[in-house]
Amino acid sequence: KILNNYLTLKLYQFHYPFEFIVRAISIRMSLTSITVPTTPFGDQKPGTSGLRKKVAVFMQKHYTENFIQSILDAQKDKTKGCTLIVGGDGRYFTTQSINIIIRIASANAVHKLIIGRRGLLSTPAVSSLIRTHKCLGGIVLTASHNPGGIRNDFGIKYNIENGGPAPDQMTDEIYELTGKIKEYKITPDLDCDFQQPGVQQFEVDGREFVVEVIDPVDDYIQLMKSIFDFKKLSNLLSGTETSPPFNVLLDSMNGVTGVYVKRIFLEELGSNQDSAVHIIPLDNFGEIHPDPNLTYAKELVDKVREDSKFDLGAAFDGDGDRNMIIGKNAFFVTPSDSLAVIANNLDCIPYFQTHGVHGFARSMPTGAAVDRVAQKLNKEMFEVPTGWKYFGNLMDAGRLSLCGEESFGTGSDHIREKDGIWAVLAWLSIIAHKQMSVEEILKEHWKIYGRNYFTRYDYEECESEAANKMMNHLESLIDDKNTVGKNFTSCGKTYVIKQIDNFSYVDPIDNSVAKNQGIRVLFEDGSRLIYRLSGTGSSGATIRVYIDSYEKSETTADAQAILKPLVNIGLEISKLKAFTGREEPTVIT
Ligand code: G16
Repeated sequence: KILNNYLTLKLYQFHYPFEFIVRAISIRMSLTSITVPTTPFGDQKPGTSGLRKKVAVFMQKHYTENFIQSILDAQKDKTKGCTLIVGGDGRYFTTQSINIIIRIASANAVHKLIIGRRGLLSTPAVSSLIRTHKCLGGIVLTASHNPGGIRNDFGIKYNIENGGPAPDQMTDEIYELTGKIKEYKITPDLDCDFQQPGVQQFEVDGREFVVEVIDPVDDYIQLMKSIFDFKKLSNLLSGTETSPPFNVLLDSMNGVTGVYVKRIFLEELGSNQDSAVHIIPLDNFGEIHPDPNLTYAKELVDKVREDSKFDLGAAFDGDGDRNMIIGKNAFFVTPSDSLAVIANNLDCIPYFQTHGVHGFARSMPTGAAVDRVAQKLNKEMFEVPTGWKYFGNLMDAGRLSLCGEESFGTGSDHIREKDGIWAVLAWLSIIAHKQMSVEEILKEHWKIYGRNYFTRYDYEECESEAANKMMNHLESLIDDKNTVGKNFTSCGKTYVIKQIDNFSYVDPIDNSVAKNQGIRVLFEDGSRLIYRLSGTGSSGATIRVYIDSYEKSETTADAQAILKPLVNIGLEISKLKAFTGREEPTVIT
């Protein structure tokens, strides 16, 4: 024990010379776990990406404990002696839930937890750490873009050993276990501080249990440096003798990306100090709804529109996997276009020069702009259901390099999550290489490929029953033999239904099947209307209507004006207003 403590101290001294005095002494306490009887809660079914509920729900006695025990039980014998990453966006209930995870993990023979300082780790950073440390997986504490604070949402998600969100089979199994749980194991007297980096050792039931608290950015910044040309990006952002600085405005919305933006953009790349806002992670996000879109990131949009000094604006969600990009004067880049532009310019990013470019993919509702790039570059193209978990197998099989979703997610095979900071660095790499503005890059792209106009209408917090009735009505149209061939006219434009179905997907790698992934109405001119219910909300139902239309020659018209006829037809087909009583969407992106 003395030797062990001495070596730990030395190692710690080496990594954290200034803090070692406080934290270096490894604590070896002998502790005993207990088994606590419990009963199932019926509502622990993970949604699109983990279990998301109001904080008050997670605070119920045994609620969080049951879910964590079920996650560990789903790993079967692999839990014994394993290492897990733990961290999240720092929202309210993070500290309490990490304490629960530490105590339950230690009692279930987990060997080690690697935890972000103060519980902070972005979702992409968790994915990277799982891969770097070859862990069994990670527990991500976030409800992503949902509001935080005691009255709002919390979430718990499990990521598997490839770094990606647990696939359907595993989340189904976790859910099944939550339905029959009778007890959980816990070490009630284990107190562990995770406010500062350091290694702490405990003895639980005679086994060694280790908690290593790490800086949340160190591993991630190394990864970014291995992907991008930081020298080139620094020249762009801080300017050179011959070119002025390229001014960005980054809005972390008081989510976890603040700590990454500070280190990467302000400290490493030399951006102006006023180029980042809301960079202090707060447990209620300072009352900001951390969803990077035109509605909730309005403050950023207004600032970039009003101040012509800004060349690019970007916003991130609470856990840092989503991003929104706007150019000078708040020129909006749809996530579907963002994906297509990055796909078309991967040669500007060193990572792809060395790793090569395999296929591309998008989620089904995402605008099909990237498909045209794939066709031109002769790359494989995949259309998967909504959810990042569906990209993982393709990446692991070496068939997918870049993917994205309309829900403001973009990423590559550097990890198995979408990655907001990565997306901004990718855009800056393209700008540095092409020496063009965001708007010029988009217009050039549309000139080559034509333009997929895309918009999404969200009707948040509808009555669940009304939303289900609307979906059932749409489902009934699939069986109605009069649907195909039917004409709809609005604002002088006529569309003819070519096909209607409920999207299902067979994973080409493991042949697993995902059914009922959204109603698709496909028109003869290639336009699409898609309807699905959100899988990330915590109360009521959110109806999403996705509208995608391709124009070969038109390149500059306003997307909302171009898509208005299809929107009207979408409302007519679904009878959305009649079912829900909603006149207007809550969010348009
Ligand atoms: C999650 C998933 C995304 C998915 C999104 C869809 O995003 O990670 O892959 O596109 O949900 O959300 P919904 O089901 O509400 O349409 P996040 O950022 O919330 O983790």
